[in-house]
Amino acid sequence: MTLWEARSLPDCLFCKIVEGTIPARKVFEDESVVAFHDIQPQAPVHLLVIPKKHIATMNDCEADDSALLGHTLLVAQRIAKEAGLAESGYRLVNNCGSDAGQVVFHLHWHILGGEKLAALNP
Ligand code: D5M
Repeated sequence: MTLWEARSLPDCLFCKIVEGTIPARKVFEDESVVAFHDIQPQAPVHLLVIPKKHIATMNDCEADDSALLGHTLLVAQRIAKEAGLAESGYRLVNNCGSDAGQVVFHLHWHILGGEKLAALNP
């Protein structure tokens, strides 16, 4: 059974990337996950990893999504390794909701690396 239940939202930017109606520089795709370059990179390497299933935020994940979430994170690990970040390190970020600065309401993780990132608690 696929981890992606076809529940795309017509007005969701990332659902459109999943469907291919908006272009993206994809670096990975399988039956349930897509990864692509962020259009406004905040680091030398800035990739986004998303489940194909439309889930708006971390708050909207349910127990049934646990396999999909685990798979998405393992894809993030694989992509970070393929981008050459495994040794130097990288940051995996999910912004959940408006106070965190989430602007695209389709669950995604940022992979940031390729330079020494600013400390979260300087
Ligand atoms: O991050 C949403 C991210 O999505 C932000 O870093 C820009 C990126 N973005 C927006 N539109 C596109 C397209 N079309 N391609 C690639 N990346 C895109 P958030 O965590 O919601 O603040």
